[in-house]
Amino acid sequence: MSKSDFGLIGLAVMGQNLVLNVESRGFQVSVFNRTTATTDEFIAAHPDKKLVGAHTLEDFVQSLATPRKIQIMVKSSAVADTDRDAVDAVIEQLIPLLDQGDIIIDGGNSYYKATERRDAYLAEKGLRFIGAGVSGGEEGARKGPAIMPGGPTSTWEVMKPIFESIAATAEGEPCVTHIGTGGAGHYVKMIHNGIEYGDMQLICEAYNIFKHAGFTPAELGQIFTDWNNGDLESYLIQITAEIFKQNDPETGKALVDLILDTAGQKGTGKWTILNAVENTVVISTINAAVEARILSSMKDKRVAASAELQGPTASITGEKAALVKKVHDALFASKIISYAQGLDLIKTMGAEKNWGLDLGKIAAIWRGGCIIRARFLNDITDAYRSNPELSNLMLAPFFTKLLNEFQQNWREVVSLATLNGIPVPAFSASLGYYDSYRAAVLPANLLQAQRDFFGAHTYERTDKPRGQFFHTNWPDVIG
Ligand code: 2AM
Repeated sequence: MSKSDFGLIGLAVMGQNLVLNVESRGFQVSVFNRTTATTDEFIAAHPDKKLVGAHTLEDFVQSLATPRKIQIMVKSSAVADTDRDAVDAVIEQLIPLLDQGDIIIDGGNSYYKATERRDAYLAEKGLRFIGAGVSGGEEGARKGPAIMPGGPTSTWEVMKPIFESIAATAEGEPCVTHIGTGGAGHYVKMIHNGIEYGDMQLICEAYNIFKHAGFTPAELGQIFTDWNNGDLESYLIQITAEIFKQNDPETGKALVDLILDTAGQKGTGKWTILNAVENTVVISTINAAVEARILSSMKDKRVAASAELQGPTASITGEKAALVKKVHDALFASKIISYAQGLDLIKTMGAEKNWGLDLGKIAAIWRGGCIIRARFLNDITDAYRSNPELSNLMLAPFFTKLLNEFQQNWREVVSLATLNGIPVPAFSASLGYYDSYRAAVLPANLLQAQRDFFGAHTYERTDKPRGQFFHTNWPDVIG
C-alpha cells in the first residue's frame, strides 16, 4: 500500500472529523487511537475512504511518507508550562519512532507555554513541531475550521498545502495563516477563545434585558434572525436565533427557558486574563465575561442572596422596536471594545515575544470557520490592512464612526439595565473602558496624592514638565 500523506492520533469527534476533512481533499490519511477498537470502528464506518488504520504506533509511523506529518488530537490538560499531559505522553511515545525532520502537530487546545516547551524539546531531538489552534467545533473540523498554526516558517511551508486545503475560506482566502513562531498559534487561539467568551456574554446580556422587558422566545428568535441579516451577522448571533426557536419536545416549552443558568468553562478564558495581567493590558470585557460565568456557577449562593439583598423590580416599558435598536447599538459597541482589547493584548504579547504577528492576517482568518466568525471581522481586517500600526481598534476611522454613533444608546442601555437591577457586567465594563480611554483627564491625580501621602511615591505636576517628581509633607493623621 502507498504511504499516507498525513497521520492523526486521537480519534475523538474532532480528530475523526479532521481526518475525514483531510481525506476529502485528496490525501491518504493514517489514523491511530490508544483504544484500538475506536480505530477499527472508524475505519469500518468509512470503507470507501483512503484511510489506513494502525493498531500500534510503530505501524502507524511506518505507514507515513517522510517527512512524516503527524497531528495529535488528544485531550490536553496542561495548565502550567511544567505540567505533563496526554500530548506529552504521545510525543514521548513517538520520539523513538520518528526520523529527523518529521513533523508533529499538536492540534488540541494546549496552553501556549506548554507548546513553547514542546517546541524547544523537539527541536533538540531534530524533530519539527507546530502548535496549531483549531477552531470551529466539530462541524468546523469536518467542513473547514479556522487554523492558527505556530512554529518555524520552514515547517509551516511544508504543512501549508494540507492546512490550506482543509481550512474554511472567507472572501476566497483560506482561514489559515502562519501566525508566528513558537507558541504563537496556541496563544492566538487562546485569545480567540477569550474573545469568544466576551461575545457570548454580551449576547446573554442583550437577552437578559429583552427577557426582563417581556419579550417571548419567539420574538427573540426574530430579533436575532434580523440581527444576523445585518451588521451583527455572525455565527454566534445565528446559533442564538436558532436556540430561541427550539422547543423542548417533552414539554413543548421554549428549551432555553428550561436550561439551568449555570455556565461551565474549560480554562482558556482564565488563561487569557492571567496573560493580560502579565502584560499589563486591560481586557475588561473578557474579564467580565469570565467572571459572569463564575458568578453563574454559584447558583445556590445566588438563590440564597436573592431573598436577602434588595434591588428594583424590573419594569421596562416603551416601544419594543426602539429598545431593540438601543440594545443592538450597546451590543455592537461593546463587541468592538472586546475585540479592541483582545487585539491589543495580542499585539502587546506579540511584540514582547517577537512573534512577528500580523493583526490583519489574524483577523482575516477569523472571518470563517471559527466560532467568532462575523461580518465585522472584514472591517477589522480592513482596518489593520490599511494601518498595521493601528494603536487601538477604536481609533480605526470605521470603528470610531460606529462608536460615536452608538455611544448614546449604549449609555442608555447600561443605565436602563442598572436602574432595573439587571446585571450587565460586560456592557458596562466595555463602556467604562471606552469612557476611560477617551478621557483626557482621569482622577488619578488624587490617586497619586494618596500614594504620595502614605508611601512617598511622589507625583508629577500639571504645571511642570513631565519627568519631574514632587513630594509633599502631608499632615500626620496618626497623631
Ligand atoms: P482513547 O479513545 O483511548 O481514550 C480524547 O480524549 C482523545 O484523546 C481520545 O482519542 C483518547 O483516546 C485520547 N487520549 C487521551 N489521553 C490519552 C493518552 N494519555 N494517550 C493517548 N491518547 C489519549
